[in-house]
Amino acid sequence: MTRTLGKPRMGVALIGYAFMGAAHSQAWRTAPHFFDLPLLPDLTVLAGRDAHRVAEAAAKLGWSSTETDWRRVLEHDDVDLVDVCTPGDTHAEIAIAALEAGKHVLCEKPLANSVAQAEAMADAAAKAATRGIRSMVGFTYRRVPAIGLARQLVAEGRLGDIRHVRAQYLQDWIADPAAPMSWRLDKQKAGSGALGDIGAHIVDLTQHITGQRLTGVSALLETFVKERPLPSAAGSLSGVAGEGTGTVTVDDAAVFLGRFTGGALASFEATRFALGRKNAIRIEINGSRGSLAFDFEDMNVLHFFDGDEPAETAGFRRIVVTEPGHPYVGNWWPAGHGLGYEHGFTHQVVDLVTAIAEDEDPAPSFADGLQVQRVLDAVERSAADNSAFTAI
Ligand code: SOE
Repeated sequence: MTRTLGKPRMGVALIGYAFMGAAHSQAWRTAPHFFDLPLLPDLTVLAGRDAHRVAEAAAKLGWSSTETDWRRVLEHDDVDLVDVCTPGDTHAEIAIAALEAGKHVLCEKPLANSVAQAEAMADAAAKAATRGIRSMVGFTYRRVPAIGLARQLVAEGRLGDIRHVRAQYLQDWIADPAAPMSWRLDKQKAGSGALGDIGAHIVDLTQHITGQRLTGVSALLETFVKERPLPSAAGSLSGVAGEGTGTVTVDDAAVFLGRFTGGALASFEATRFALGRKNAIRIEINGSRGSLAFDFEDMNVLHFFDGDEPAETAGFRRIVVTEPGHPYVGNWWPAGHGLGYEHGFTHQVVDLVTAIAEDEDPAPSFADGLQVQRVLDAVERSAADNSAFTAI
């Protein structure tokens, strides 16, 4: 780390520059302007395979230099942290090599494409931590203020014993059978479909809010559209291109039941076919003393029912989570002005940089990412086991 203008600087390298790369770039750029970070992130290197495209992306997203081979990034002495925003099939190789090279790592979710890869990553992270090298998996929605408040309410006992957890992650971007193939529909690259891409978020979120873990699942997976047109090669960042059609090798939708460590019964639904729902993360939790409900499509609001109130006047309270006392909010706008999708990424940078400076392990750790991977794997095994589906 070099020291300039009073504060030590932390060189950051980003691998990948599509949707997630852009979201992470804005977070690295923005965080020090709104939060008093102990280390100042330097957007040092952006890596991507195509020299022309990566140069264009670096200019647009604010990176000082580029590399076309991620391995070269690890040779940069001025890079302290590697941020992995590639498809899942490369997470393990890049993250493990970076940790072994002494770089802190932020890795997009889901942590890997298999439990074996996630185990290797968690092992590498544990070894690196003994040398002060930190790692974090990017479950950014934990950093939405309303989710932070939900977790706080549960931790304070305001919900009592948790009885039900109901979670949905609903999108519709491939509901049209004419929507083209992309790497997200290719098992080799993505590991799984709606399950790992968005189901992983609701597994993490519900465990984070309740402070409990899933103990088992019973699942159904479905691929509704099995062949899709290939996008044209020109301008395709999707990693698949050509003439004709390609085969979808992942799930379009996942539905599963589960049980939490505290005994709560849970239901989960992750789909890219919920026409009209764009990024609806809906979570409802019912406890012995209260309930809460959240929908990301109204992300600055948390609904809370306090069961201790007199029945005559009790009702779901719509809490607008924009008060300075709410998690992260005080660093932004005056009450009522609201935050958006990108703020979760900015808060992720704040928490990661703070943990690194304080020599602490950030959360969610690679071990947490591995545990979510085990849940995804259990869902796939349950769905494959048709005997668990009781015919009528
Ligand atoms: C695509 O479905 C996606 O970008 C996910 O990969 C992200 O994790 C989620 O934030 C939004 O949807």
